[in-house]
Amino acid sequence: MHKFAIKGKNFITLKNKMSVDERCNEIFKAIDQDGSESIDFAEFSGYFANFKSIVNVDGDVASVFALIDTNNDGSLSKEELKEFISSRLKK
Ligand SMILES: [Ca+2]
Repeated sequence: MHKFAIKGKNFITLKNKMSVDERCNEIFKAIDQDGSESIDFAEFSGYFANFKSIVNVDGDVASVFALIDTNNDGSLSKEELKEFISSRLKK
């Protein structure tokens, strides 16, 4: 298995010792490439495979995006992502 063989500078890597809060911040920072403090669908799409490898979630990119975007404004805030991730991080 070479699931984690991709090494980009923005590739999400998480250390076991990180708290959920820290891990959420790391994931958010990696996906929010332009630093706008919100994640749009294009940014999310680019990281979906990586995201799925970290977070325990099924479904396609559009349905997962909609699931996280609880206020339906078309972008993911750090709070939305954190709320979603904190309950689903793989142990
Ligand atoms: Ca939103």
